[in-house]
Amino acid sequence: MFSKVLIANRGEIALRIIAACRELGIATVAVHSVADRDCLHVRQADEAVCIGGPYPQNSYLNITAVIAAAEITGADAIHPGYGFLAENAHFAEIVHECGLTFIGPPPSAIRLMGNKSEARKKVSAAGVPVLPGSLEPLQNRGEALELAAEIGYPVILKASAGGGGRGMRLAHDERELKRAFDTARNEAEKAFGDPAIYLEKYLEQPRHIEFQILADTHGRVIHLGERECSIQRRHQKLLEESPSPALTPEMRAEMGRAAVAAARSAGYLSAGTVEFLLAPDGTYSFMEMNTRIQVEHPVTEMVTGVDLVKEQLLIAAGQRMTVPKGRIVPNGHAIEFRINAEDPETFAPSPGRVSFLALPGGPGVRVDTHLYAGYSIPPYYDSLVAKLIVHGRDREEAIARGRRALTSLEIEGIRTSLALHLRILDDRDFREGRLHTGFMERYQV
Ligand code: MV4
Repeated sequence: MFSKVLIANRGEIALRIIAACRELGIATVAVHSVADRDCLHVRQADEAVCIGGPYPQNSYLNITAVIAAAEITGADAIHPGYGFLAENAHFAEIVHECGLTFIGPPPSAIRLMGNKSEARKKVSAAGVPVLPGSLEPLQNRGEALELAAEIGYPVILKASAGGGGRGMRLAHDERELKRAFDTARNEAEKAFGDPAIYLEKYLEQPRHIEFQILADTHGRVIHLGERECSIQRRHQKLLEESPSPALTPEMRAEMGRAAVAAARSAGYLSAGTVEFLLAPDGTYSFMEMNTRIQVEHPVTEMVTGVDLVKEQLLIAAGQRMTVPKGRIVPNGHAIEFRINAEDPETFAPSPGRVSFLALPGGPGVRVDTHLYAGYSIPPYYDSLVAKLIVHGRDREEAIARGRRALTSLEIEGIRTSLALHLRILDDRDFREGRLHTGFMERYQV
């Protein structure tokens, strides 16, 4: 096992990784920006290194500075968390070239899944269902029009180098597709430095359902069930739950097998997530694979009892994952509420000083946060400040616990998204599990 792990991240996920390391007896190194001197991850890690200025480009995204911090402190592995360098194949390669271990998948798997059209082709060849569309990037407008005529409108153009909702264009007819083709290519070139785009049949009102994967170097690849992530706003997830109210055990087993096949086809290792779109008629299609530990991983931990970050550490050290063999049946129901420091009206970030903080606890409640009373949230980073995760014997109990915990969570001094969650919990469609990716449109300002 590693003696010392450097955590190339900040906020709640840095604390989460420190916690897993500590349980395994591994020493930790925090890196931080000038703006993050007073952060909890800096205080809680065994050592801390300041690696640069407040803007991510100068610190958490500065590969040279991160590697230097690992070399100076004698760390033997780097955990990237999520965001920042987590899905940067080049960074993962450099980590290995410097004789360190990257706690995550092989660079080749990151690179493959980072190219959304390559990923689509690869998993499709492995027998995983994909939506009708192109298996290669589109060469020209004519090719797009021909394909769309064949599969029918509406269609969606996606940037190969995009993902997570960035660089997509919808077209309902030929006229729209002609325009969208040029716009999409230009935008892809500008945003990602790669003009490659591909086309898919556009699915109306799908659910976003993603499967948690673990894969170790001993050839074991398993899934730990799904998370329903349909409650999103501008491609930012607000609330996630497991299991999905839409899946039967049979659908879970089938989609889980497909997710495992997708991961295997990529030569995957570590924790990862296979995203699917689930159509109202019950058919599912591969969307993307995320090659990192995700923000919403705790809902899976709550219903499976598996410590995903601990498993990442074991797997990266070449050990077998410690998940018992056999089918994993979700135990009860978990919901995660993402608490953002943002204006509840405009959703604009609302950094500032936390003057008072009271956190809920009790049965079935988990809070992952880096907040403390007196902490000043800097304006340079993501506005996620806390994750409230609740667990119950069933969905109804989880919802009741969620409401109870949300009402006893007090954060003063900044504006947050807390009240929005209480509204969602009271929504009739939500309570009945009738979810789709357009759900939040009714709450738009
Ligand atoms: C789609 C789609 C419908 N049809 N692809 C958005 C995120 C990116 N990963 C892909 N996305 C979508 N792809 C086809 N062929 C609808 C979306 C989509 C969406 C997906 C998941 C969660 C929220 C969403 C919100 C709008 C659109």
